[in-house]
Amino acid sequence: MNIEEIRGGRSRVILAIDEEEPRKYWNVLDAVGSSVKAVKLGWMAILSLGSDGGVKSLINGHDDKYFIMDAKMADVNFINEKIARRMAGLGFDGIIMHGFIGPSNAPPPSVMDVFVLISMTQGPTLYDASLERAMDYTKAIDRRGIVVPGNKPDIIRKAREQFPSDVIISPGIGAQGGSIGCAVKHGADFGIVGRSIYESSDPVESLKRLEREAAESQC
Ligand code: BMP
Repeated sequence: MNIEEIRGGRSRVILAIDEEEPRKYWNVLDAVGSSVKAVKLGWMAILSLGSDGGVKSLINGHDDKYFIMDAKMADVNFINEKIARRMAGLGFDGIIMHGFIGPSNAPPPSVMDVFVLISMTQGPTLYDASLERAMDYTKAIDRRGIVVPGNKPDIIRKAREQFPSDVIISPGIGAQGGSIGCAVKHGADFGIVGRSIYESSDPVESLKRLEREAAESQC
């Protein structure tokens, strides 16, 4: 799957799943079916499902979707490259790294799409103290896109001004207070949504509502 193709389509939700129980990953993906085009998994998925057996078969079983590994990489370059290669082997299409580690520590973009986190939904963090510097570091990284807080529309707007062609993916929607319509209005390509879908009594209806709000693009 190719993220640029998905960006050209109508779906604006990237489903995040951070569950404890392995079967819940399958259940929510079964429920939403082909309406979800991209999925973000992280360390909870690796811990809950296991890497080679579990995560790999989940990804293989849903080969119509684009999978991002939220590794939040913050190690040195040769380790990050090894991790990215292993994640690509599991079937992931993209990986998230922390922007503060700079271009020399980024994994090579030939391995998979790289998304750079430049600010967080919860904090304050050091990113807030130096957003401009974080953006400068990020510009020097060979990347597909950036991760920008969906519950901080002003930061999305600034990021879109500075990164006109990046794929902007924004967590913090719903459970953390962000509105997907507002995030899209300010320049996000996708809202990353976890609990508001996978903990919902009706994940399909929640997904539809989020897609409607994204299409309306209102604050
Ligand atoms: P939820 O929609 O349940 O709040 O989940 C948000 C997801 O986005 C989680 O997977 C979390 O790791 C991720 N995330 C975040 O919440 N804030 C950030 O700044 C960066 C993230 O990747």
